Amino acid sequence: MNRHQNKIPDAQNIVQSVPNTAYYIPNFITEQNEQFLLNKIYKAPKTKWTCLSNRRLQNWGGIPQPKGMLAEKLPDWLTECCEMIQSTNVVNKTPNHVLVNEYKPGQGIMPHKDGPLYYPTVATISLGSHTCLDFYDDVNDHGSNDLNSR
Ligand SMILES: O=C(O)CCC(=O)C(=O)O
Repeated sequence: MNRHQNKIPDAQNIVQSVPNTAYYIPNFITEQNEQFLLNKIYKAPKTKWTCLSNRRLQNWGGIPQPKGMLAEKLPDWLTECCEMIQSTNVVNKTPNHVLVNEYKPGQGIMPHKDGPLYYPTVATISLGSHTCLDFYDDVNDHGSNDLNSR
């Protein structure tokens, strides 16, 4: 994979309508990189998939457990991609876990808060299609949002 030159934060990666800790990097990977990753994902054994009601997923680098991550080494085909994420400067460590979510047209994931294992930084790479990611404000104890901008 090509080394990524795009260091963030950079003015062109700041999305005005979301918290200023979120960045968007268009064309983060090349079409060739994208195809490489898709081939690896779809060549994985069927047993690697966990099927949920509205999507299926693969865990690489370990399985998240309530008490922490049961860590495993990431496969070589993912390490380069993780290094590209690190080279953006937004993380100070190379990602140690990759969750591959497959969404068929019309599928998605319900609004949720990721647990502590995903703190402090999460990076998302979309393959095979564009995607839509909505950010919501926390719902307070009274069941309403303090802020309504997204
Ligand atoms: O697929 C995504 O981009 C979001 C995934 C996610 O938040 C999750 O799996 O908990």
